[in-house]
Amino acid sequence: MTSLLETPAPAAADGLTLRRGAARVLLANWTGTSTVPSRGLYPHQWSWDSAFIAIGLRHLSVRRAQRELESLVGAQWADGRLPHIVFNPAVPLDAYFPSPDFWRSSSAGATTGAPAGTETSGIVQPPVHALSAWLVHSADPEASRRRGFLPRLYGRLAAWHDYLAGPRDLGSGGLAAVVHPWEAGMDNSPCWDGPLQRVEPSVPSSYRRADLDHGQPAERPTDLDYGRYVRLAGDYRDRFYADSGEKHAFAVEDPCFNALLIVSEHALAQIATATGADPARHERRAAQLTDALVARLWSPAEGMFLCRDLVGDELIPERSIAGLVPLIVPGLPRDLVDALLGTAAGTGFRLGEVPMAPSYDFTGNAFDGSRYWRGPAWFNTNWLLERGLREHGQTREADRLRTSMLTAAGACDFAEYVDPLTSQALGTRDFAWTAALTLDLLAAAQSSEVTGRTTGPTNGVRT
Ligand code: 9WN
Repeated sequence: MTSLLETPAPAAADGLTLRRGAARVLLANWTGTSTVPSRGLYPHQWSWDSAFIAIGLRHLSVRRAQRELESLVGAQWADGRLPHIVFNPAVPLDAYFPSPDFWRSSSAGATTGAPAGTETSGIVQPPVHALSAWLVHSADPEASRRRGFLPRLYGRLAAWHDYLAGPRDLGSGGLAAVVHPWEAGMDNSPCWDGPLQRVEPSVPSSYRRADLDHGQPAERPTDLDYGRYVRLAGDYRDRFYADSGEKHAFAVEDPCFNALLIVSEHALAQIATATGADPARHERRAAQLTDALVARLWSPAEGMFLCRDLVGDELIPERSIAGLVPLIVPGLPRDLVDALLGTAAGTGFRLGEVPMAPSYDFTGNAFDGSRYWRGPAWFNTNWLLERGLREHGQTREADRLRTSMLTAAGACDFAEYVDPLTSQALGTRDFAWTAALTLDLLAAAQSSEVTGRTTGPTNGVRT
């Protein structure tokens, strides 16, 4: 495995140290077929983690990055869903909760199309996968063509998007809905506080939280939150993971989730073209999703996107980073881009002033700078903002954010998240997507030094 550490010399010595450190994390977290987010806290394969991880892995080993995505789509359900966790059967059941015997995918999910030979969860996570597949392909198109990487993935990724745009359009407004906070990837965001009020928590004695074996309680979701997560997941399982014809206690349209679907749909158009398929339906869907995103989730009063609660059919008045992520969507109306940039730089998120944007509005009532998705800064959402800034020509701001993310990553042992004011490490360390996205930012920084190419509008899938 030493070959992965034998990398071209970066421009500066500290870049080399950072690259070596990030590579070491990805090597240590590699299981043979995929990468765990963290050896202790998250010992299985997670869906959007793998997509971000492959984006960084492509700079170390394109082959390994391909396998990361292939192993995930190998666990796809027949209805098209990509599960949020693919369980490693070698890991003891009590290492993570909810474990395979909670989800029971191969039995409870059988009628919905869960695979028989692999245990997975039954919920999903944000669709970063087609974007990731395109970026992995672009890292070495020749190697990709030799292995038939894109033709093998294309049909599965298209089925994944069809699932989200079809059965998951629970509001019939043209956007994908999430039916559990874990599906949005931002588990305890204050955006869910209102909708979760309606959910009767499961009794604490019915399960054991394994996360507290590894994490500080003050940096993790509360027991009350967990009780509600368990209730929602158990109820979904008991309805055999069916989406249609069911009344969901929690159903939300999330702007980050849908923005990622749009960018991935643009990537799917690129993948279609590269594999000789017709890109038109993907471009059409990307345009429809963009219109729906603006029509259903834009708040002119807040100058950002909000989540829509489908049970109450109203926008949720909480300002989280999810509402700024649509900056990555190409072709957003210019007045919305200007408003988003203003909100990002304003008192709520202080982009350009603090090292990285917080996960939730600094001035919001629920802000907590150390608790998970209620304030800390995360590397994946800031990586998305960095791309969004570049997409809309904000080169100086994007360069600044990239530099401060690299500084924070090096100083925090590739932490899961950091204090948004001080960048002090929080959560688990040696976290895989922090390492992977560090590698990606480093590679981009080096290539812009060489080519001078730093910005410009694209179709959202700049490599
Ligand atoms: C539940 C793995 C995942 C991330 C999520 C993050 C956290 C899981 C948990 O860890 O969620 O899926 O146990 O808290 O919120 O974004 O994918 O890194």
